Amino acid sequence: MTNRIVVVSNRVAPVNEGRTAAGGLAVAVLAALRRSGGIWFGWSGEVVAAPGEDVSVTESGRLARATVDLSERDYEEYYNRFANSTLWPLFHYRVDLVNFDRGNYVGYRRVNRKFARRLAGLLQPDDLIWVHDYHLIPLGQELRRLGVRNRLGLFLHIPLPPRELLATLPVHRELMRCFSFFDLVGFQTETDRSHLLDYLVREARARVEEREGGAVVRAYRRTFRLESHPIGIDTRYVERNAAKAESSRESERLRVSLAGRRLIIGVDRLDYSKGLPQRFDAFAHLLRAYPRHLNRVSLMQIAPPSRGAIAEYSEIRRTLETLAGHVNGELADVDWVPIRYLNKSFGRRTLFGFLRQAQVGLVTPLRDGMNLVAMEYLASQPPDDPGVLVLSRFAGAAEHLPDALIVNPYDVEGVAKTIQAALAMPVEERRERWQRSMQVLRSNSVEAWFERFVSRLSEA
Ligand code: GDG
Repeated sequence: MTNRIVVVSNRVAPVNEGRTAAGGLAVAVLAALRRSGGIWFGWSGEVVAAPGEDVSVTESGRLARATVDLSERDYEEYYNRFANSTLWPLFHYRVDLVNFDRGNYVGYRRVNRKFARRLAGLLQPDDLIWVHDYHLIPLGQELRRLGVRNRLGLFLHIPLPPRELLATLPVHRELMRCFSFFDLVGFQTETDRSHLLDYLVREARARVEEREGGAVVRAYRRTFRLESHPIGIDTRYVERNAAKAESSRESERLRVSLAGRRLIIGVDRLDYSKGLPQRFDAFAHLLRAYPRHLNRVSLMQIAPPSRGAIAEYSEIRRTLETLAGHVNGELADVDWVPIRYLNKSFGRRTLFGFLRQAQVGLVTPLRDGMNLVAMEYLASQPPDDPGVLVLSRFAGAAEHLPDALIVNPYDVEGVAKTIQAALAMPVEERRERWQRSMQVLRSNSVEAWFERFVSRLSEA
């Protein structure tokens, strides 16, 4: 008999959402939970004046969606402040942007405790509990405090920085100890895993035994495993839908508007970790250094706003508006705008159709756990005439996709040169690189990732 799986994440995707709207991860989690039976537990997305003690449970077949509301204060201290203004910048190596305040840390711990109390009431003894991401690092400890003895796993979707950066966090000792309450901790890359190992060895005198598949760590009087389990995408779904979207109305509008010009595309949540100012600079540099591209190539950057309540996010938005305005003011022509900057989101299929039309996919984050857009760009390409992925070495995806053109996003001239190389690459080389990259994506779909983590957790 397979165990029931309980997935815990900050937000829970609506169960009835169609494949078009839901992201790849949500679809994979829902499909797997439907198969094994299970619960998806987390925040409803609602902020209310006085949240009750209740968990709202909606069942659909063998799957239950269990959610709790947050108070205004919880939302601010846990979500906006400690998770997204302290941990997010710190874990993306942006110590300069970290806002630390003990009160927010207390709020973060309080919400984790609330989550634990409410979740504990839903658990059965054999459930496998899989917690996701930086919002919920203390959840393992809180569940153990309540006497929960189930297998507990954590997957960190974002990077984990080196020890010396972690040590800048005033509560690093308490926070890092939280990892030890899980049986299995998963990372996107070997680099992230090695950073936690180094921290634990140097700061907590951990004993480490490297075994096949990962490390067994003894620290804080506990034994737990650290493994790297890179996430994937639903490759077949993206391939199929990108091909279908070729004839959609939106794709046609884009094609007509380009009038034979070439397209470079970027798709990112509007976030300072994604390297967008440097990307705009690199594109402007390309146009100045290789003027033959003037009125021949456009960059379309899709950047739906996110976390608007946080000052750094409104600031990056303003920076980009100014920058796009400058570049376009300087270089545009009566019938051509170099940067098409879109602050809005599109349906997934429409997006895949856009990715398919671009000769270059520009994925240049300053730091990224994995970056699914890099993979979606590849899977959207027409096999006989695929485009080229230009990928930051600081995205986790670079560890798995050596056939992309790997760049340093801080090197504006270097990125411009690499875009030039991508635009000039002969079709044979493009096909070879694309085929090798697709083999990687096909052998590690998001379903395979899910199954692998769950199976490692059940053995942990
Ligand atoms: C975190 C980690 C890690 C984007 N714009 C639209 C849209 N998207 C979709 C993309 C992609 C997803 O959102 C973004 O995923 P990323 O991986 O690129 O980045 P994060 O949101 O920062 O995700 C990251 C990931 O978790 C998974 O572990 O890879 O490193 O930071 O699927 O296509 N979707 C729609 N409209 C848009 O305008 N529908």
